[in-house]
Amino acid sequence: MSKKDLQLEIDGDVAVIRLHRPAKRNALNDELVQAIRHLFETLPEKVRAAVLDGSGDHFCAGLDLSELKERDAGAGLLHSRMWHAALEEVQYGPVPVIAALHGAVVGGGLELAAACHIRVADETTFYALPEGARGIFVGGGGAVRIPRLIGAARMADMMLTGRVYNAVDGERAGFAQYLVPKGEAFTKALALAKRVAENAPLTNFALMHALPRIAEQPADQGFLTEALMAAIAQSAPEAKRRVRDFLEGRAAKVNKG
Ligand code: 1HE
Repeated sequence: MSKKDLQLEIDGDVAVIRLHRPAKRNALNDELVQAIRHLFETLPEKVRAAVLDGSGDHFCAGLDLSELKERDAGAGLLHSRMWHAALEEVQYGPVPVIAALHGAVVGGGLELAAACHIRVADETTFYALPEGARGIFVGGGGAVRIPRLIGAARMADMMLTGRVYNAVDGERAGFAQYLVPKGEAFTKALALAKRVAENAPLTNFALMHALPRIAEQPADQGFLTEALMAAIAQSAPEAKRRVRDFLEGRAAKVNKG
C-alpha cells in the first residue's frame, strides 16, 4: 500500500479520512485495513469527530479480491479477526465517525460503513453484498452490524439473491440516516461532524460506547447501565454549564428543523 491510499486532513477539530485508491475503487487490501486501524488509534487528541470518505466515483468496492488467495481455515480466521480489530477501532475508537457514501458501498465497504456512527448517502449510492456470488461470507463484522441496520432477513436476501439496494431504497431500509443529492454527501457529512464535535465529550462517549451495548442488553440490565451512564454524564462540569446556559437563556432552543 502506498501511504497515499489513506489520507488524513485535519479541519479544525474534525478529521477528514479518505480512502484513496480510486483506480481500484478503494478496494481494501490488508495494508489498507491495517492503516485504517492505525489511523484511528493515533488520531490527534484535538480531534472531536471524523468524516470517512472515498476518492472517485465509489466509496469502497470491499475486500481487495486480488489478495483473496487460498487460505486454510486458521489463516482465514485470523484474516477476519484482523478486519474486526480495525473496524472495532472505527466503531469504538476515540470519536464519532460520519461516513460520506457514494457509488458502490459493497462487501467489506458496506461492513466498513456499518462500523461508522452516521451514514450520509448521495443519490448515486448502491449497497450490495457480492460475497454470496463470490462463494464466500462476510468477515469484517458485517454479520453482526448489518442486521442491526436493516435486519437479518434483508441481509440474507442480499447475499442469497445478489439483490442491490439503490440509494432511495437503501435509506428506507436503514443503511443511511441521510440521503442527499449527487455529490453532496461529503459536504453534509462534514457539516454533521462539525456539529457532533461541539457536543460534550461525555455525551459522545455515551452514544458511542454505552448506547450500542445497552441496546444489546436485556431491558433490566440496560436500564441500570443507562442510569449509570446518565449519572456520570450529568455530573460533568460541561453538562452543568450547558444546562445553566439554557436555564439562563443563553442556549438555543430545540427548533422544529
Ligand atoms: C477491484 C475490486 C475489488 C474493483 N478487489 N480489485 N467486492 C466485490 O465483489 C465488488 C467488485 N467490484 C465491482 O463490482 C465493481 O468494480 C464496482 C461496481 C465496485 C465498480 O465498477 P466499475 O465499472 O466502476 O470499475 P471496474 O472496471 O469493475 O474496476 C476498476 C478496477 O478496480 C479494475 O481493475 P483494473 O486493473 O482492471 O483496472 C477492477 O479489477 C478493480 N477492482 N473492485 C480488487 N473488490 C472482510 S471480508 C469482505 C468480503 C468482500 O468484500 S467480498 C466483495 C468484494
